[in-house]
Amino acid sequence: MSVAAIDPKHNVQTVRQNFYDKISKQDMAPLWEVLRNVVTKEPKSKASPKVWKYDEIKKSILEAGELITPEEAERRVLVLENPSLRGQSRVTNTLFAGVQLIMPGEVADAHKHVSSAIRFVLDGEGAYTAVEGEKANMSRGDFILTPNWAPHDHGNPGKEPVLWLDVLDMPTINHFETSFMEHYDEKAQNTNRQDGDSLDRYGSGVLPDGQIVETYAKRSPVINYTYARTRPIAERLMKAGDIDPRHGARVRYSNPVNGGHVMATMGAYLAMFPKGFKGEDYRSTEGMIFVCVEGHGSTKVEDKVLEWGPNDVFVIPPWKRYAHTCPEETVLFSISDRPMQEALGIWREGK
Ligand code: 1HN
Repeated sequence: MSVAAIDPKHNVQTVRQNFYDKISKQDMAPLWEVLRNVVTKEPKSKASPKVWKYDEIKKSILEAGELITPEEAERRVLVLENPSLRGQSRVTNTLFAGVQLIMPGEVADAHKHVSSAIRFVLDGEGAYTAVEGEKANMSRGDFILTPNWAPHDHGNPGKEPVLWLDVLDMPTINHFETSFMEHYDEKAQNTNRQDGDSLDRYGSGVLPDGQIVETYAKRSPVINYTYARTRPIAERLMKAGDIDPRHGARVRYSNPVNGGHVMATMGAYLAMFPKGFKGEDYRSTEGMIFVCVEGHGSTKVEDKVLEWGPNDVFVIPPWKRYAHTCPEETVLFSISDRPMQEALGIWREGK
């Protein structure tokens, strides 16, 4: 062996490592050692595709209903944890998903936080969410918005357990380290606007005659987007043959003030698929959370196949190639982080 090979001064690897160790004490590191991992050629999501079966979700959350009250829990929610991101309370890198149960007679106290939520109703009748003074009735297939910093509480004066899917931008808020939360002294907020008030005011082809554009630039003024109103529109598209080869007959829920997404951080869609639909491959940089509302089918994601039926929830991480197949007429609701990506100019799609 030559002297140079054992002399650290002449061994490039050792000399470099000594240098890295030295600068490490000064909280510095060489970019060239990690560059390919931090600036990848393509998105490499750490999340995995996964389907949660509704019968398992329901059985477990009803069991939780016997174990803990909403007073103790604040919110009785089972987190849908992405199997590759366990312990991080997230379904994709940017979004939280969970299933909430409220039993007859229960209330979940008023609070507000920076995280925005979309609550998609899965099961049961008779519960409500009150948002900024409007009490929104919750029926299957509806979703309720609780925008950033909007006071909200839930109650179930009905006779059945009510279950819904909560999707929040909380992991993103925590990424920015901008979380605030406040509780209210009173359990439920005073409701001074009846159910459907915001939809009637803002979602009927007229708008209050005044300066509302700025107020509602980043969130829709409509609190409750009902299935009864939206499903027939998707069906009309489908019957007219207005069917995207990847997404089916799909509508995007919109802010009636500016046509944008319902919120700045999360967007929602409803898609109807005709019997025998075989979708083309698609991928985009948004993380998608789907709920099967009607029918059943399967989604091929890269080399995995997710089989789903009514109320099953499934997740497709960013830039995973997927295609839906529907042996019968099917309806899928979906939520994604696309508005954030569009706002930053980083959203992409491909085949
Ligand atoms: C929350 O406040 C609710 O208000 C539901 O019902 C789920 C998940 C994470 C953080 C806050 C609610 C939540 C949440």
